[in-house]
Amino acid sequence: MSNHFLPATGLLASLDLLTISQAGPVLHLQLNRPAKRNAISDSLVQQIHTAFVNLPESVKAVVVSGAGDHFCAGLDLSELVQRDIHAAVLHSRMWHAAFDAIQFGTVPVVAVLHGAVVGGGLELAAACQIRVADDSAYFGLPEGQRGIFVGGGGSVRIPRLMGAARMTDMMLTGRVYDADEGERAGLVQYRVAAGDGLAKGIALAHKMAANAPMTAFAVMHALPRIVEQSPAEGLFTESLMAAAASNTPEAQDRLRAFLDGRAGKVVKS
Ligand code: 1HE
Repeated sequence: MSNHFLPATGLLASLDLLTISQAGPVLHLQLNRPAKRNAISDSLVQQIHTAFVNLPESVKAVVVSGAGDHFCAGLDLSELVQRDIHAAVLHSRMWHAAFDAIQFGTVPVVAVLHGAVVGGGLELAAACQIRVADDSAYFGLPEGQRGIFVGGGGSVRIPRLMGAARMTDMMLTGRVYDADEGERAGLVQYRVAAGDGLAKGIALAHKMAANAPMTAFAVMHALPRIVEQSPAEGLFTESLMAAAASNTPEAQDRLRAFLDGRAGKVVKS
């Protein structure tokens, strides 16, 4: 497992609000606007979109993190003030396109969360498949206090992680969850000590990068759709997906390797 990250080249290197590097199959995309707490401006959301639709083929998993003391302060509020209704709806749709490119992209993504994970920052994290939070992380939806609403997919994704009642509370009362509360509420799957998030995220990304590509596809693209289907439709979709996944050469090789005693067993962690 290589952890020697080399700077990206070409198009990815030209995205000036991101610092992108790669170690073997793992790409690290860091939001790089620390002076503004990685607030997401139009340029930043466009660069995130560009990066995710232009991942090199050698990339099999991505880690997203934030430079400085915070993951992300959400929407760049300095750009909000002058938008009319039409521009605002297009702006929100631009965020949806960018975050859909993460959730329904080609490879799984781990968000490494520290400091403020608020507003659009939490929406970005919610579009990733895995979330790791260190001790410093805290979660808020200050849209309520700012007189606005979520617009980056938060109302679709966040209730599916923590339930609509908790999200309603965060938006109406300004409640902020600390890292432990966020874990208990379902916002994050992993909790680590301060400063350990990136190492954990990279280790998880390497594990995910080693999966059969069709398994990654099924988990990223079929599972969220099955969850939204009726049980009867879901079971049918599951059967189709299972049949497709198990008939790939990669699956056949892996099954044979286990039966020949060449593959790892399931071990207690
Ligand atoms: C910003 C932003 C921002 C910081 N837009 N400029 N998000 C919020 O309502 C969160 C607003 N931000 C904060 O509550 C705090 O900045 C933090 C808790 C994230 C960090 O605090 P701190 O003390 O480390 O930094 P700071 O001194 O508040 O901010 C440093 C600079 O970043 C400062 O600019 P400066 O030019 O005076 O140095 C801040 O103005 C700037 N900054 N956050 C613009 N968000 C698709 S819809 C999504 C809707 C939302 O995301 S709403 C939630 C918006």
